[in-house]
Amino acid sequence: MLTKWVGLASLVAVLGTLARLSPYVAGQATTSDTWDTSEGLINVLPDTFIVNFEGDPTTAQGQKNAADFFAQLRSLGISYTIGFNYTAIMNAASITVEDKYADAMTSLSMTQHLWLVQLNSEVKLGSDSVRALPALAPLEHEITGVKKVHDTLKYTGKGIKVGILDSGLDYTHPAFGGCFKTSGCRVQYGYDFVGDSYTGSNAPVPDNDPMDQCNGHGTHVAGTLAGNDGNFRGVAPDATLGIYRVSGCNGLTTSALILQGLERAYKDGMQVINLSLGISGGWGSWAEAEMANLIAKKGIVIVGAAGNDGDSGMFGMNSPAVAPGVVAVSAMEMPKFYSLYFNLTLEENVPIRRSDHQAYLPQLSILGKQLRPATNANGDDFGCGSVVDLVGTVGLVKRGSCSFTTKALNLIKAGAIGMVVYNDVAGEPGVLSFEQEISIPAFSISQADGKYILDEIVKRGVVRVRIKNDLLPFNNTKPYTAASFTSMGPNPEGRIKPDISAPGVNVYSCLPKKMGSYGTASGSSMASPYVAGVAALLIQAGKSTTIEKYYSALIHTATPQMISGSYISVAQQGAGLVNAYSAATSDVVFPKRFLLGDFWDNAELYGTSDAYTFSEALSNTGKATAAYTASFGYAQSLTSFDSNKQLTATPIVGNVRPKVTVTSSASVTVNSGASTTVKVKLDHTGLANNTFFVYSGYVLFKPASSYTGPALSIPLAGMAYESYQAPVLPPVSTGLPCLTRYSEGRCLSGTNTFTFKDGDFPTIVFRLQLPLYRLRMRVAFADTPAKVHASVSENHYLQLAKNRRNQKVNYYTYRWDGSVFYSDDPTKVSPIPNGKSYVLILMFYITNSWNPFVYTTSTITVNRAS
Ligand SMILES: *[C@@H]1O[C@H](CO)[C@@H](O)[C@H](O)[C@H]1NC(C)=O
Ligand SMILES: *[C@@H]1O[C@H](CO)[C@@H](O)[C@H](O)[C@H]1NC(C)=O
Ligand SMILES: *[C@@H]1O[C@H](CO)[C@@H](O)[C@H](O)[C@H]1NC(C)=O
Ligand SMILES: *[C@@H]1O[C@H](CO)[C@@H](O)[C@H](O)[C@H]1NC(C)=O
Ligand SMILES: *[C@@H]1O[C@H](CO)[C@@H](O)[C@H](O)[C@H]1NC(C)=O
Ligand SMILES: [Ca+2]
Repeated sequence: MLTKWVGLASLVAVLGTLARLSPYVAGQATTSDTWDTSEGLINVLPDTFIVNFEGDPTTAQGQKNAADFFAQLRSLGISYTIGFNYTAIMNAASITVEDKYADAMTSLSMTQHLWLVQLNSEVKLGSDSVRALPALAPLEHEITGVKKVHDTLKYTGKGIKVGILDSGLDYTHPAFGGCFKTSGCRVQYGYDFVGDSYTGSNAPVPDNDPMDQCNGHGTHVAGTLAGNDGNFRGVAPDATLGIYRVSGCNGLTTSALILQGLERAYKDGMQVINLSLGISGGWGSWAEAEMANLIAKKGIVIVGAAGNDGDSGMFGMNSPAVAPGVVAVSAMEMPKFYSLYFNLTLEENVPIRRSDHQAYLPQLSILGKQLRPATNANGDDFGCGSVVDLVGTVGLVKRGSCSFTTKALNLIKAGAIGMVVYNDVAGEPGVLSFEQEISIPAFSISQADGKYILDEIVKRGVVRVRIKNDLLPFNNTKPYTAASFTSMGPNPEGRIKPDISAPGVNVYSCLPKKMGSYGTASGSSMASPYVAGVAALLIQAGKSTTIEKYYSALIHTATPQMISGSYISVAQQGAGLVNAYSAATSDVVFPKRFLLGDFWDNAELYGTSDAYTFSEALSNTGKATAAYTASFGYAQSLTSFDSNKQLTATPIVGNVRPKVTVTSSASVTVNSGASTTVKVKLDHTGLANNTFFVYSGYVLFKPASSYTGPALSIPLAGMAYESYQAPVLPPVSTGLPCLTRYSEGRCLSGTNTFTFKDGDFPTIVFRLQLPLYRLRMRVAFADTPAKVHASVSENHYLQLAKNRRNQKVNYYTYRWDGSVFYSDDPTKVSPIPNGKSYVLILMFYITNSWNPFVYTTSTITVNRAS
């Protein structure tokens, strides 16, 4: 059974398994490395699958295929339980069957696909989210053209049905009309597929009411998309909502539930579906991605978050955002954002940006109190020993030298009513955390603000502060950059992802009333509903009739952003920042998306020796003649691999790129009602192909002075290397892959005997630095390792997610229970013969090519007790 570990340190601690992980030192590939092989933080549910049957589920033949499949299992003596039948769009079922029969199921003629069932990344508000705030107007709508669409075009999403798959919604919130499904309610559709207590691994308890008062993520998302209380207005403030609750309070869901939610949203007639959830490191061919593709083919706009795995390298899109039929949205920094602050009351109020330890302080009110440095006998202000009298004042301390807890306890002892910590390094205010509850509010501010305040204190003797739980807009120091956390593309199949960017850092929106009603949060989940809202506006504008044209309008009118003189990589920002007004008013569209860089459909694009020419048709549905100047703008080339071919936390920026030229005339004219073709040539000659750079850029169409339409651009991206050579496995120096004993987890060498009983099973540990197309496992006799004897798995470990970067807790384990089958009949699963010595051979295929990376274990002697 294949088990993927997710790297949530806190979860590990909760389950108490941390102690069993020995310290792991990269570069010391020794047999003393120990891995936790037990089941636990599983990201692939064991013994659970989604089977996709041949044929349309609405036809008799399709239904017969499904029934025949189960009849076959019964006749082979394979026992199974059906979880859910999918019959509206995709002909599929979720089932529980022993893992060793996977290849048997794959080999049946009615099987189109067999998918593993994945657990999602948590749908949860980040720990840096801020809550309990007044109702304010969003700051982004002017920049993104949404305000102009509301004010001048008067589109607000009225009459458009938008479905949200998320953690549910507090529809009693004033921004959602306070009611559910009754006449005149904002929320007219919805269902709860899970219930509050659903954890991702227990049985869901569905009900009719998608109310969420415990998680908050879905309410924040719904607010951005469609909230409206008069003051706070989302992107499509009059849209009709369908709320499909697929995660409980803890925020976990599975592929199987996402499929149910999508099916229901489709049946309810939703016109836009927003997926705030996702499964990390996904493939465009996973179950929920396929379902999303099928729904998009019916003309429904599906928008999904790119994911928040930016520190785990490129090729890290969430599924289903990874699917070609879904618009994948990444998070971008805006020029301004709301932040908590306090006022220093000098001649006038000087707002000082702060971040809080306690995110929920609705009653906070410290008005006109003195802010006094907590100096000690040595004259320093670290607050680490006993400090000056602070009775009735707020103490100011410098970060460092001792823990925040020690500082706070010392300040409390001195009578302080609050603590402000200023950073000891440049940058944003830091994050405070405490080992125990502390009884006074604690705030952190930047180093620069700390120095400024100390200077004012020297000048004036006494300074006072006003501190409440409220917000002011602050300038961002890195506007229009890709959020550091946002997941990077391309997708594993080599297609351009993400598609577009939207505001996603410190986004202000709604929260359940019990959680404070309003608050800020960061994530690509906050960016995705923004674009879903824009899609609702475009549908109301009657912008188009086909999904391709909607996607073209969204994507090709976005504004690519620059950094250090180049465009930000398409792998980070997609087409750039969404612009609702340009999307709603542009008359020129590209009927299809540019699919450059798709190594499945366009294998010839890869490699380093050729030149290719692409053409793209622009068509003009407007009355005026459209005229542009066309050019190409390079974006930064990025790689996630260092010179040891090991994954890096931040991508390395380089200059590896092909020569790209717009070969047709630079002046492009498209007459009313006509179309014209633009040609782009890409020359890979002389590219260094062993550094794994992804290059990208934009074909830019700048409107001529005679034309009032918006600027357009087509993103383009590709790999400057042969994809099958990419380092899907980490360097050997990391010690992986390795063979362990299930009960011990220690890496083994030499010959080892296994009884295949009570935890005495051979267990392989491996890490994937990139998404893997296929894993095959075979067995050979130890004395003839080149000659395959039997198979363990051929065709069902397909499209595995890559692991996140953290070495210690992110890897796969495979426990071999000794079952094999022979090439003539995968349905005959039997135990490997006893008393002999074998090696297990793992073949890692990064593409569907013939060139796997091969790992052969040391010798496994099978010694089952009779
Ligand atoms: C699912 O469909 C199969 C036939 O394809 C049927 O035998 C089974 O009863 C159905 N199960 C559920 C839970 O609807
Ligand atoms: C929209 O989808 C994104 C991710 O796909 C998610 O993070 C966000 O919560 C969703 N928003 C809504 C309103 O469902
Ligand atoms: C801080 O000062 C600003 C600007 O004068 C003002 O708008 C805001 O209400 C003040 N906040 C507090 C808590 O006094
Ligand atoms: C914030 O930026 C605006 C313009 O972008 C500028 O006018 C203003 O002075 C800035 N405010 C601060 C506090 O830096
Ligand atoms: C890419 O580089 C590898 C060596 O790093 C070489 O073997 C291969 O032939 C190159 N491919 C092309 C198409 O040049
Ligand atoms: Ca419920």
